[in-house]
Amino acid sequence: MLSTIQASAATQYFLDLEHEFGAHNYHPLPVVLKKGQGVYLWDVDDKKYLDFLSGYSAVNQGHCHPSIIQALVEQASSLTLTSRAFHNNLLGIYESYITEYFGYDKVLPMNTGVEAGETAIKLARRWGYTVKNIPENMARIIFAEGNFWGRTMAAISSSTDPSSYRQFGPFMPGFDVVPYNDLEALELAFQNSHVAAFMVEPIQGEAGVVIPDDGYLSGVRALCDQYNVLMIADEIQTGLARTGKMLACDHENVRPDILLLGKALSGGTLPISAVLADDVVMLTIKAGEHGSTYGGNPLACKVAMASLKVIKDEQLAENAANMGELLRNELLQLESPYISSIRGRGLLNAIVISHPNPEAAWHLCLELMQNGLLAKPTHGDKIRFAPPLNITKNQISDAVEIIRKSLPALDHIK
Ligand code: IF1
Repeated sequence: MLSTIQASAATQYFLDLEHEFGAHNYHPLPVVLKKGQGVYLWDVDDKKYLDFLSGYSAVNQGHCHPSIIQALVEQASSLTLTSRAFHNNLLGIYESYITEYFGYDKVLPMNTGVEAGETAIKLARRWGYTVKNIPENMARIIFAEGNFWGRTMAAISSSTDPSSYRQFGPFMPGFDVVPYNDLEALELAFQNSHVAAFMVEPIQGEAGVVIPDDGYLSGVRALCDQYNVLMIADEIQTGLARTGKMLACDHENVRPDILLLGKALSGGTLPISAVLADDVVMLTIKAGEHGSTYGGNPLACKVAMASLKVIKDEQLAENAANMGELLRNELLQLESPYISSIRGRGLLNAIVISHPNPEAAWHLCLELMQNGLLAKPTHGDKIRFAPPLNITKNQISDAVEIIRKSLPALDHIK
């Protein structure tokens, strides 16, 4: 039973370095990793783990996927960055590939997911002023309660989580928040003719894998059409096969006006994000009005194409759907008194821990770590189970066996 972890000397060495010289803006599990391959990670003592976090869904293709690494290494040896001051021989190829892949007129390449969110807000405001004729500086963007799309000032200005925004004010104006999964509240907000867009995660990841009612996404789509509001789908965590379809919006055949991708767009190798939209939205931003040093760099273009190709070639969406079903069924069969709910779609899953001790989920994650599975709590009592999408039946069974073996540890915390 682990109330305190006794880290090995090798592990403690790295923990101490980080404590001494790094910002204390995270509270990681006390494990120091040095190698990843497929669904497995190894720590500095060569202990092997099943990865059930996947870099927060950035490693959908599995750690160090050979064809993604090959693309990375090959391109890294010839040309990594030209800046957008000049053209290069990969950007256009990539732009054609990804717009065809998702069915949009154009893509605006960025780096991190939050930059994609910021870009979408700028596109929506610009479209609002130049196409919907909203008076200058009056555009409103609507977000859902419980949203999470990053750590920038705009992202935390839309947040309803005090741990994201507390003592970071003043905040970005022009943002409103409505309850998630509530079409009535959304329609009420759309009565304001200054609303330019509604930005929403098809499933809320950080909030603890919150899945809206069937029909919510198509209801959002219909209301956006009715009130001439852009639908921005933040698929940075739910996209790229994670929920058992290429996009989570595909579960309801909904096509957002602006699609945000990130994380697994690079297979967990480097930050690559993308904003996809049709010309009527994308061409409202003119030359010199938006961009970034690394956005669309040739290394990212090559890696992103390899990462997208793996998702299709290895049918990761189908595997995520099947393995997710298996995982939830096997977790259900544990019939643990400590698991009050099991929810998810594809391989984006979470269990809710029910225990008098508010730290129970953390303690369980420490026990899971000792038994060879890495996962981390979100928002206190929820534990996300999101392994790489190429996980096999046997690996799912191994994981559930580790979870079964670890749960009794909760008998011993007060
Ligand atoms: C951290 C959370 C997940 C995201 C969605 C945009 C972004 C994220 C739906 C921004 C990023 C990351 C951020 C990372 C941990 C992780 C996370 F726990 F923070 F909330 F996945 F749930 N949209 N999520 O989930 O993308 O700029 O990070 O590339 O901040 O610790 P980014």
